[in-house]
Amino acid sequence: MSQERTLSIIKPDAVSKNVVGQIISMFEAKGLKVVAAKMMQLTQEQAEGFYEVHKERPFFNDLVKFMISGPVLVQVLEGDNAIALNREIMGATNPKEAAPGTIRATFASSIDENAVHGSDAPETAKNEISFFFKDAELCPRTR
Ligand code: IDP
Ligand code: MG
Repeated sequence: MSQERTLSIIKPDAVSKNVVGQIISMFEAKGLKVVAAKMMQLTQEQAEGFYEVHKERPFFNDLVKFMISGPVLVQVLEGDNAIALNREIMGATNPKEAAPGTIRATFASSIDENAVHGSDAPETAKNEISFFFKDAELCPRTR
């Protein structure tokens, strides 16, 4: 297995439920390490840019509105196989289909408001990390 970094966002619904710490604990319990984190209120332009890949989808406008409805916690997680592991800990996009014990099964109320984002592949992880963080903001774990 290879050490990877992935972008994680705790979305406005989960921040508003005040479960940021519980969600980070679920990542830590499976061995992922936070190497960068910041709370942000996204602008419309940032949300549209981040989700540009979905701009032709019928839910795009609602998704952008949701993502700017309150602050988010943007993080970079590091670990063995971090990209797939993060997706596994998150659970399926639709919380109704998410496996028990996953973040989405535990905290998400609908497919529109599903608690977390996670990169889906090495190339998207690289692009999504640099969308939010400068290299100097990533803090390698030295101990
Ligand atoms: P992912 O977040 O599990 O990677 P994507 O297919 O990349 O899922 O979709 C991005 C986000 O867009 C989802 O997390 C969800 O918030 C929203 N979304 C996806 N599909 C739907 C849908 O069918 N209806 C409403 N919102 C959706
Ligand atoms: Mg996705």
